[in-house]
Amino acid sequence: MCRKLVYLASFVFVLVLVSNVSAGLVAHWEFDEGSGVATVDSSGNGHDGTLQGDPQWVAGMVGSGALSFDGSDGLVDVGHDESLSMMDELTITVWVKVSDLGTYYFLVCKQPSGTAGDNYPGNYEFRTEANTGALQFGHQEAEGEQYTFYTSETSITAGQWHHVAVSITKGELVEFYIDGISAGSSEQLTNFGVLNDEPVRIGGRKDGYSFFNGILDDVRLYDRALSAVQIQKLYNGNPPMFTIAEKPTPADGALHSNTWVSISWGAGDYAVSHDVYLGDNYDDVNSGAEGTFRGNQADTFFVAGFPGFAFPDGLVPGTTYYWRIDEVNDTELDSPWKGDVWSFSIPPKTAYAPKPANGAESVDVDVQLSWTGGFGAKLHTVYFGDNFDDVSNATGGLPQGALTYTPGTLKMAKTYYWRVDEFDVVETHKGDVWSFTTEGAVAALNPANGAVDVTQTPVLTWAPGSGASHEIYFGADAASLELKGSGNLGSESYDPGQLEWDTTYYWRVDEANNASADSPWTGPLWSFTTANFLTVDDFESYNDLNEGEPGSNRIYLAWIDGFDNPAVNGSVVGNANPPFAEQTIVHSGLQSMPMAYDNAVGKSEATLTLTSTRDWTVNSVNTLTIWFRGEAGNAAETLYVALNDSAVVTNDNPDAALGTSWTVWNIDLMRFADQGVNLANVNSITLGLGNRSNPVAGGAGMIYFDDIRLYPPAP
Ligand SMILES: [Ca+2]
Ligand SMILES: [Ca+2]
Repeated sequence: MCRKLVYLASFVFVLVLVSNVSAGLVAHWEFDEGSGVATVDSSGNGHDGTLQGDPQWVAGMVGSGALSFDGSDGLVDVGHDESLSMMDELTITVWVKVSDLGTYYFLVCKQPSGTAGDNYPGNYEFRTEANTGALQFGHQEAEGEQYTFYTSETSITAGQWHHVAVSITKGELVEFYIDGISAGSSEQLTNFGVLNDEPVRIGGRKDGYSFFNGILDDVRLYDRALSAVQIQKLYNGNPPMFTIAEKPTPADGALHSNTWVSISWGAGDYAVSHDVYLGDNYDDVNSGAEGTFRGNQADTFFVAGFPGFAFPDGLVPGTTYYWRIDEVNDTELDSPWKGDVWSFSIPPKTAYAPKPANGAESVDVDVQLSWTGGFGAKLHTVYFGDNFDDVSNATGGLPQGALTYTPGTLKMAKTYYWRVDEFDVVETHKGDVWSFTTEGAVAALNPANGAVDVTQTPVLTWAPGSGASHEIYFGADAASLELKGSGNLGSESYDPGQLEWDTTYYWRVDEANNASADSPWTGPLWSFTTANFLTVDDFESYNDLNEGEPGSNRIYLAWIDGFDNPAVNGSVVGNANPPFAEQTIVHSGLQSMPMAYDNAVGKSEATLTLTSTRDWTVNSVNTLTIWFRGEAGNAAETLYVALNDSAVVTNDNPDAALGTSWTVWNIDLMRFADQGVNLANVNSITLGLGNRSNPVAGGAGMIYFDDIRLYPPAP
């Protein structure tokens, strides 16, 4: 008894649904009346039309009849109803046979008087284009917005029946179809929506411009965007069926910032109930694997992530969930109708969606970094640098509330790393290390543009631009630079050889790329001026690259200290952590050499073996100058310099190491020559504190050296 009642109830419900077959069909004019001035809307929605002018009843393409128009005055006025003002989706389909292609023919419009460009918000017109026979859809979204026409790629021909259609989803493509196949599509430039109370007219416009000339039949309006398959079925005489669930909420692929969710959907037209599948594995949900089926229900929503519901412990941040709704109607043979697999994702607790994107290139040097905060994050700690390991291992940064970070103007053509740790009040979630590379071009060059006191034997380097190759121009006359050579991407250096002293040179790098019509690109003019002295060491060339990496040049590997020999040498060159060269206390340029000394073992010194600048007789140089400064609290120890590990000269001031401002020490080279040094071929230079020949236990401190130079006699 009970079962029978349930069956009866279902049966009544199904009858109601089936009477409303194809819920998307808003109006349908079959033009089979054969006489009179009225044509019925067979969708059952009551949008009956009235013939104006003198359309003629003729034999139809579909069914018994159709309407013929003579191009002078006829149209069908359907009137206005709110249900004809589609706001999200629209499909218009028409069987059409035009007599000629001499002008525009308006198949279906909902448009006030006026022409394109006038201000008639919300109107549309579906027409054929003059001369070409292409399909066109014209639309103006709102007052003041552009009236935009979208045009099909293929066309109809005069004198033949064609099935034509336009299908639109707000914000997506405008898609055209001719005879059941795609006729091309266009990106939507305006925001779709039909918002006026004008009548829908078939075969003509309100202003009487260009009445239709030919035959129209079987005109349909849908408030849904028909798919290509559905249009093809319609062309073949099978009205589309909307059997599967649609319009998922959250939208397919959406981020959902909560640990619970209420998913909902639009039911298929024939659905009596719904099978719900939900899980965190696409394949499992797609196949309906065990554990993903959540039950059959009448409601079109489903809650998960609460105790007593699916996923009672809550949805997990950083997880993507998949779901599927199968529409069920046991009276239909092909039920259930399997739905698409949709997904939504719960954001991770870590920071994500970095801007610039991880791995981005050609990033502006003044970039502002931003990201999306992790799920529940309240504070963010940013680590930034040009070394992956340093950024990856960094700790103890200052948290901030903002989701942006401005690192200041960066170097060009350089890779930077950054990491954002998210704090959600309970714990800190360490972020991934992201990277980006700044735009390549002109600034990352050496010598810097306008630099002075440049060595007379520089190697010019620059950052690659957008070209595949480059041409180098160089000379002392800015007005007539000589082409010195060319190179491919990856060889961004040029050695001009021995240059004059105290002379300004100019250079330029033109980028070339045969694939580009506007190649080559002339580079900017750069200049530098050579020094009027020789540089022994200005400490600018040292970097922090790992030993063994190309270009690695750590200061403590060039200046050998007592680190490995502490029993006889109390010095340690370089800072304990990068940057190893001193970058705050400098005499000139960007770097100097820090040296800690501890004369408990009697002396502290560091030695540089000379590879270049070994001839200390060039241009009659006769003075070695060394800049140095100490720190407050230093122990007084005698400063000395030695050449070739043998000839020693000491500073006259026994308190030299106590000074806390930069001081220059000038030494006559003859003092070394007198001790047997061949000034034309110097092997090494040693800087130290203490008594080199008779070490005596002493104190400790820190001293800095910079700008070791050789000067000619003053003119
Ligand atoms: Ca017909
Ligand atoms: Ca320096």
